[in-house]
Amino acid sequence: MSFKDAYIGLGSNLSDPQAQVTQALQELNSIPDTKLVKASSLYISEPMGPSDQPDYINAVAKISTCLSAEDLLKELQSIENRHRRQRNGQRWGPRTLDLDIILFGDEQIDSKKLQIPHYGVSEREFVLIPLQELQADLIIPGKGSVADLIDNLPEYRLQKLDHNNG
Ligand code: ROI
Repeated sequence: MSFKDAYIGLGSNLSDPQAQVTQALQELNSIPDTKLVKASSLYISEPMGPSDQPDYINAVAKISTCLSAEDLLKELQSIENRHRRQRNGQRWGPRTLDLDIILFGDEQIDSKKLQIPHYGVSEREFVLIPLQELQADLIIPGKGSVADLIDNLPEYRLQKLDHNNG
């Protein structure tokens, strides 16, 4: 069995987002042939997309898995479904739980179902900052180092959730 490191982005802005994300982190650990290696802090972030929705809680998890990217995606979708993820049809609208494969080893995948690295990673502070927290020298295949991508962000406003404000 060959294990690969993968990074999963977690986001929620409905139905107690902090609990959704905290619970989902534990659920990553119960995916077959998969272990949670490390989780970033939780962050509060302003919505990207329509602004008439609540702030998000975001985090990134590093996992180690023997699954293929496609099988991992299926497992993540079944966790999302258990969280009663509802889509209201609004593009970039609010959600109870979103799980995205950000990186899968050093693979670059561009299929109908999967784009890895995740297509939005370079612009998304709520992915880049937690990624940097997990591994400061991380390189994103085809896109560059996380540190450079963060330098290139326009001003960002991401707040770490800690015991004082959470
Ligand atoms: N905005 C933030 N801040 N965090 C998210 O996880 C997130 N997820 C999304 C969209 C709607 C694009 N906006 C987001 O899918």
